[in-house]
Amino acid sequence: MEKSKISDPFKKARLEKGIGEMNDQNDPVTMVLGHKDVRKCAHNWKTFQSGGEEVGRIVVPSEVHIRDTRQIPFEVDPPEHKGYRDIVEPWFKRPLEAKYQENLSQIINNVVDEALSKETIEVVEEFALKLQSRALTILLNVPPEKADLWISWGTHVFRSEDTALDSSKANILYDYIDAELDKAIANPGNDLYSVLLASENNGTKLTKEEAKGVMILTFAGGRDTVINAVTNSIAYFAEHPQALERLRDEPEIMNTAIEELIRYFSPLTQMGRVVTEDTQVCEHALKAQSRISMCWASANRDERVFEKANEVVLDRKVNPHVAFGFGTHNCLGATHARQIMRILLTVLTQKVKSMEILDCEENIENLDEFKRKVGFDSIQVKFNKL
Ligand code: HEM
Ligand code: EMZ
Repeated sequence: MEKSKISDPFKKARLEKGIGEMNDQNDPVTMVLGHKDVRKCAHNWKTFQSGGEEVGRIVVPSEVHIRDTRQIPFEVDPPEHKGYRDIVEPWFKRPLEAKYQENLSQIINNVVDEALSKETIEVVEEFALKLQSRALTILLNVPPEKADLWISWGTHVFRSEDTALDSSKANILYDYIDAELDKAIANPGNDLYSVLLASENNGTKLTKEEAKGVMILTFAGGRDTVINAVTNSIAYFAEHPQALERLRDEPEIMNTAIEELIRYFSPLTQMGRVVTEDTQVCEHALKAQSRISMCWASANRDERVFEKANEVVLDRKVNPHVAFGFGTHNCLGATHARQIMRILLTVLTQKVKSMEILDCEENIENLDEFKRKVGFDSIQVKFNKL
């Protein structure tokens, strides 16, 4: 069995019923599995809302017990959503700038050089987590040494190894962000904290609580997603050296290859919404106040949309994947994530001849009737120089 393989546990349910059901802390979720239905639900923010009273409920597993701060713009619906989104959008497009990419490239070259200099390396903690945290200093425009503390928090800011949700761990992040915002209030700079505190929504300054909501989302949303994308890429190219070879020979397929890997990995399996009125999906009745989720990972393997859906086709021509979401809340961090992938793959083609997986522990999400591999808890790899 290939270690880099990510299978599709949703196929049968997707084709037979279009939905799946899972219990999550006694707050069940109807999982929408088909590509067309997922897009329809994501589009229909009136019936399937992200805002609403219970902060944290749209996340699966639900974060209602570990979080009171609303994540912005993630847990806000139109029309208010746009006001916030307009504030943050230009900042999150900075990864398109040459200087930003140069800085990212330096970080990525360093972690790859380190991997090549060691006999073997544990890629999740020693490679992907470092890469993700250091890259985040560029996104926030803060000094690089800030990453050291973030690295010490481990791969997910809300979860630890033995508990799905860990409120003491979450509090470390909230207290940290509070303190950083206080510093930015006392002494504004040109980092994301200060930019948020100085910005206005319809003529009113963002409050500290609102800025905190954006910052929590930036730390949490871009963490295990990026770590899984990076780790899964290493595993994939370790087992498919000819794919790395192909990227070396045909750099023009780089962007298509990245979209395809993101589709195949689908680092965020699903995201929920709260149903605002009695309705139905796939002829399945939904009650007002219940929860659905849009299963991006299942939609991305929908055989009605993707030919050879379970294969990585590096030059896939048409690729309407929903790994970064769809519509209103599509991923704000996608520009940053894509640049990380592009630079990582480029540096691999420049410096790495081959990689060998020596040992690994898979990270399997338990979604009741479905078990989905999303990445690795650990993976020991030997990098060989070109
Ligand atoms: C939204 C996936 C990286 C920040 C989303 C959504 C998905 C997603 C599926 C839609 C959620 C919904 O509709 O409710 C991913 C994947 C990533 C990634 C697969 C990496 C490969 C990042 C990064 C950041 C980030 C690096 C920032 C540091 C956000 C934000 C939103 C979002 C702020 C909410 C946007 C809004 O509500 O308007 N992401 N994400 N993401 N993501 Fe990402
Ligand atoms: C939330 C979410 C954002 C949530 C777009 O996704 O990512 C999850 O990893 C976090 O736990 O709080 O930020």
